[in-house]
Amino acid sequence: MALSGADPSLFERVLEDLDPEVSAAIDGELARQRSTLDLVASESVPPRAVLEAQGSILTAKYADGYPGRRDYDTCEWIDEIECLAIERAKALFGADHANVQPYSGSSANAAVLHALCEPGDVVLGFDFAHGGHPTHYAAATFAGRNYRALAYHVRRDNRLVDMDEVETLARRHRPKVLFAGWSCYSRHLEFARFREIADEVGAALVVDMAHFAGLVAAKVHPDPVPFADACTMTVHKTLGGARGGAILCRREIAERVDAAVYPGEQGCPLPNVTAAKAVTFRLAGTDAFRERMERTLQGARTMAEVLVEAEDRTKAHVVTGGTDVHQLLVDLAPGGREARTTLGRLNKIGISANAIALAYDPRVEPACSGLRFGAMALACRGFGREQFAQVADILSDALANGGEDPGGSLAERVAELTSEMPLYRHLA
Ligand code: DSN
Repeated sequence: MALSGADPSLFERVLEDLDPEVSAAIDGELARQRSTLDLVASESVPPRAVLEAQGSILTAKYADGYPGRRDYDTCEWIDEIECLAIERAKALFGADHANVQPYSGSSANAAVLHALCEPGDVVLGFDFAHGGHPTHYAAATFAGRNYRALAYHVRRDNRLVDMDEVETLARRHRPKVLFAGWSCYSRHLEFARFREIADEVGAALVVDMAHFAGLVAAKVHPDPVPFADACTMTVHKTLGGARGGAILCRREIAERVDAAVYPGEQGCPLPNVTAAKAVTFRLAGTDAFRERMERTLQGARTMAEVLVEAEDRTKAHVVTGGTDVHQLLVDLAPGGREARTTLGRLNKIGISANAIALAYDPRVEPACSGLRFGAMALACRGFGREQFAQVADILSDALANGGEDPGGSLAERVAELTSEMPLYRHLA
């Protein structure tokens, strides 16, 4: 269909033809994803249906507000889509209320703080270098700028969250919000204890489950929803779908949370992304999704077991000796290796992951000693125990060599694995 009064070719030509440079870059990224063992713990593989919804014509529509109360008319289809996303999120997690508009996990955290705190109030979160997320407390983020933000840590002896410190800091500073949740941590949190502490000091408990929302949805991880006043999440990590955030909360604070998202922190929602979130929540209720989450956990455990077994050879220590979730942390300090340099070498073999500062890291940023490996993206690709064991063997051989691949044989093994388990078969 030609658009009258406009150059029709502008609206009808395919990307490759209209903008070859962007098109080539997308093709390049597809080729990179296909040929890489993606161990970035926050990445997954969005299904075709999610990509379709997120890339749909819905992107054209303005729809500031909420279903039934928008600042724009003609939003009947957008309302239908947002209601589907909300109802599916509520049903999936057993929550009173869901807001599906946050642009990201960080926006979701900003909105929850906006809803529950006044500027200058105390917020208590988990230190970034110890595994937390900066938007819970760090000076460089809205949390640190707008609130009096404090951090708790992991214990030096067992690298688990120091719940006694959480209790002591909470009693001393009486936060308005107590954050539980992490980006770089591999064990379950004690949600019941967090709740007790929050109750004792009159804080709201916010669980940032950005990383483990998919595990919670599949019921393979302790459920924070009954304990939390609000849960924030991303929809694209273990939930494996649309790029963006969401908030679940108790009905008593629903109005405050909605007002904090819009108009408090954001403008128009992204209806195309809302549609993709609705699709994601639907998929996350299926048996196939649960099977994938179980395989993800098994994959992370398998990699941890192989790497623990190889510690004498690699001089790389699996933090806490294993994992309960989709990721594991590896400490290179015993072998004196720097993580960013090592990761650069792993990249050359065809492995992507994250270099991270660890708790009590002997190195000073930007140097660091930690590597984070996640199983999610490869589980989406179909990897099972056998393939994860092979991935961990490749990692062990590389780490024993400081990340190097002297003979090129590790890169060959990566190439074999990635071509055995192809990605996005429907794309050219
Ligand atoms: N939390 C980051 C990660 O875990 O990769 C993204 O915000």
